[in-house]
Amino acid sequence: MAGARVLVAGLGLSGRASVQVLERLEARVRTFDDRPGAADEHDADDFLSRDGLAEVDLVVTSPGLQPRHPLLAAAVERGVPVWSEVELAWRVRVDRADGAGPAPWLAVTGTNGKTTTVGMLESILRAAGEHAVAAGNVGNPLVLAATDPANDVLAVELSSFQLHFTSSMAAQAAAVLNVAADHLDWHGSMEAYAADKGRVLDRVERACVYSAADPVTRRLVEEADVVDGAVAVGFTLGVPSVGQVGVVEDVLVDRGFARLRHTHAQELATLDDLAQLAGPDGQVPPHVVSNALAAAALALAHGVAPADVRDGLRAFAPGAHRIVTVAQRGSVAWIDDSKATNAHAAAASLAAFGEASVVWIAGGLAKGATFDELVQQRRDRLRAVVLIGVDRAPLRDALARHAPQVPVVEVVAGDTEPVMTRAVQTAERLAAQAPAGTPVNVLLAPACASMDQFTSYAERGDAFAAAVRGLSGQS
Ligand code: UMA
Repeated sequence: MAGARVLVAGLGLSGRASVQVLERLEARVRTFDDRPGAADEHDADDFLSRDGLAEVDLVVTSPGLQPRHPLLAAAVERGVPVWSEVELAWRVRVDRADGAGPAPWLAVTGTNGKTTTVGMLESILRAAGEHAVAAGNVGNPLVLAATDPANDVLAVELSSFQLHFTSSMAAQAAAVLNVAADHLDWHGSMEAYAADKGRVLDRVERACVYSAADPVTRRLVEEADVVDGAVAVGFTLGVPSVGQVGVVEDVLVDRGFARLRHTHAQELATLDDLAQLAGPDGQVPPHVVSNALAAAALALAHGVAPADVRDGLRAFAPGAHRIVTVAQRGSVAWIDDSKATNAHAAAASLAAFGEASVVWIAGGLAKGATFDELVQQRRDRLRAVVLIGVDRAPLRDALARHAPQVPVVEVVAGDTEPVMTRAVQTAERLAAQAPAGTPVNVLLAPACASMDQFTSYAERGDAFAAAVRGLSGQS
């Protein structure tokens, strides 16, 4: 990379990490971001009309830029290579500290369940004594993880966006969990979306993991161009046949990798080992069991012992809905802390953010609580408040008493629009009122229980994340 003229497109998490690594490698880095107010080149037409690509050897792009973005389309047309941050990470990955060559990648894609699966995988690998990190779409830029010699193995979450401009990655093992319609605006069609997901399987060395219940994932495995000897392993919630991992009564078992798989199923873990992930009904939801099976399959392909699968699944702590950044759009971060179901948790959550930086989505079932202390303690963090839920009066009154200068907008569900969609749209409008470039955190930390409008805090958090994904992102 030394001396290469590289244009990094998009200056979010991936872009900034790419710049950091490229500068370390002594590339000549320029940046591009067309968010209004961005400090760098901010108009593709302007950049292109000045023939900006003439002096570029390589474009490293962020997942947020669609392939038909004028800059990328022009680069492709002109024959300038376009790499995703994932491709860059693969190409510049470093040897492990012990000199054993680069850390292998165990990759996960799919429409749903990716983050849980890589979290489980990371936990299993750590139970096996490896220095493993979850990286990629989970929020930890891959280019940083891949250039850290301390890492023995990477549990890589990849979105279809990240896979689009990825062409040489060769995972040790990879899984496609499921494929449902999503991101069709970005990809243009369901076929293009599935094809980009399928790229995760190309050049796989040891195992391609698919869902036995999802024919699209199976087809992607059949079509993948893998290294000779790589196996296909399905995961199923039923009793597995040879070549699958699955469930027998309440036991997760392996018939994909075990030496005696033609005659025996090898025990990996029981549903009790996933008890911490049980829903309100005490049952471990089926999609969680599927995620655990996929994580186990990838870990087994890597060479982890069954007992470590069990220990890792047992130790896995769900991180979802606990101050998780679900999106960063320009200077606005969208943060799910749906787990903040009382005033204490919300106070801790608000404390994590800068002065006047928070558009706070709050409210729900107050369970008889009052919020005066919370608002007094944390009013300096608030830029605006969006109130949802049945018990809005105690919050509204506390805000009026202790933070009268903070705008408060109350939101109810529409005939066809769920309350969270409206809350998120309102928050987007309020966030857009901040001066350009000012960091704003839209924080779902409701200080209340969720059950007035949702089945659980998890469902509320998921609704928040889905509504954020549904935003046009224009403001
Ligand atoms: N930008 C432009 N022009 C555009 C679009 C974006 O200039 O047309 C600029 C924006 O102004 C901004 C930057 O690009 O400055 C944002 O880049 P980005 O949207 O690519 O986001 P990053 O901050 O780099 O974060 C990305 C992933 N974001 C997306 O895929 C949209 C993060 O996944 C990921 O955690 C991070 O890299 C680290 O790998 C988020 C996500 O929403 C969580 N993923 C989607 C999902 O899970 O459904 C795919």
